[in-house]
Amino acid sequence: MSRIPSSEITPLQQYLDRRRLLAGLGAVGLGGLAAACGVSGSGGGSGSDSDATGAAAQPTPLELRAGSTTDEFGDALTPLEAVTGYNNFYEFSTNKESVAGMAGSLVTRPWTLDVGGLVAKPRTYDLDELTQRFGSEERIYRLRCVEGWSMVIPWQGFPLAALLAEAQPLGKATHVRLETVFRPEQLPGQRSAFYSWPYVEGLRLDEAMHDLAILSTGLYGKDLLPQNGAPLRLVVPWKYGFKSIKSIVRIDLVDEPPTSLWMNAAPGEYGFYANVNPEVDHPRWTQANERRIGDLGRRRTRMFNGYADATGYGRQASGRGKSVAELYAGMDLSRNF
Ligand SMILES: Nc1nc2c(c(=O)[nH]1)N[C@H]1C(S)=C(S)[C@@H](COP(=O)(O)O)O[C@H]1N2
Ligand SMILES: [Mo]
Repeated sequence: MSRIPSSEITPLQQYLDRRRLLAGLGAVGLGGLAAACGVSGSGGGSGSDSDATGAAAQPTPLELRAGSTTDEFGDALTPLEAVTGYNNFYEFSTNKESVAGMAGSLVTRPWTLDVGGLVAKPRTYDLDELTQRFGSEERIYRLRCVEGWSMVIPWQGFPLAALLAEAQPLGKATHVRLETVFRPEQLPGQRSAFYSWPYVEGLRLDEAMHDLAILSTGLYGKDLLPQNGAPLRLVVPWKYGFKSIKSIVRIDLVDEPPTSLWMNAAPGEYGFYANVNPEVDHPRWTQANERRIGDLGRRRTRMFNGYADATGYGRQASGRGKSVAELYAGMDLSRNF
C-alpha cells in the first residue's frame, strides 16, 4: 500500500487549480502558499514549511485551514487515488484495495435519511434536502484507522449538531445511534453471518453535538463515491475511523450507549468510545504510532488524533463550546476505550 503512483498528482493538482480559480487570483493567501509547499513534495514535515516568525511550532488555528491544502500541522492532503482506492467498507470486502472496484453496485440515488427515536420532531429527509437545509462546508481532517494507518482528507459536509438541533432531542435522550443501509443484494458482505449487519455506530449526545462531528456528502470537491460511504457518512476526526459510519439511512436518539457492529464482533478489542489514544494499545498492536498513507516510515499518534484542544472548526480560538478533551474529563480512558 505504500505504492502511490505519480499519476496521483494529476487530480490533486486539478483540484488545487480549480480551488485557486474559485478563490480568485490573488485571494489565495495562506492556503495557497501552503499548497505550493505541499504539492512540491516536501511531504509536510513538522511545520518546517512555516514562516520564520517562530510560529512554526504552534498548530495553525483551524479557521486558517478552510481552503488549505494541508492540515493544521502542515501535512499534505492524501492524494485522491488513495482516499478513493484504499477503503475499509466491510459490506463489500475486507480487502481495502478491492472495495472501490465493487462499490458501484450500491445504488445511492434516491436516498432518504430517517431521523427519529427520542426526538420531538422525527423526520425523513431526502438527500438533497440535507445540503439545502444545512449547507456544505469544507473540513480538512485527519482520519486515523484503528489498524494504524492514516490519511488527511478534505471533506464537504455539515455539523451533525445542526441536524440534531432540528430534530429536538428529548430530555431523556443521551446517545445517538446511526445505521448503515441494509441491502445484501447490493452489499455482498452483508450476506456473511460473521458480522451483525447492518453496521451500527453510536456517540454520546454531547460528542455528537460537538462542532467537529460532521455528516459528509463529499470529498475533494465532489460527491462521495460509494467506497467512501456515499451518499452520506459520519466523520468524527478524534475517534478511530470505524466510528465514521458510511452510507447512513437512520439516525435515532436513544437513552443508552448503542452497541456497535465492532463491539458485537470483538468486545475486548473495540469499545464504545474509540477515541484515538496513543497510550492505550489495541490488544494485538500498538497505537503509539501510525503510517500516513504515502509515507514509508511511521509517525507518532497524537492524543485525540491531534484534536484535544479543538472546540470547533473556525472557532477554535473563541473558546466557544467544550474542547474535545473536556468531553472526557475525569474518565478513565483505558477503561472507557
Ligand atoms: N458501514 C461501514 N462504515 C464504515 C466501515 C465499514 O466497514 N462499514 N469501515 C470504517 C473504517 S474501519 C474506516 S477506517 C473508515 C474508512 O473510511 P474511508 O474508506 O472513507 O477512508 O470507514 C469506517 N466506516
Ligand atoms: Mo478503520
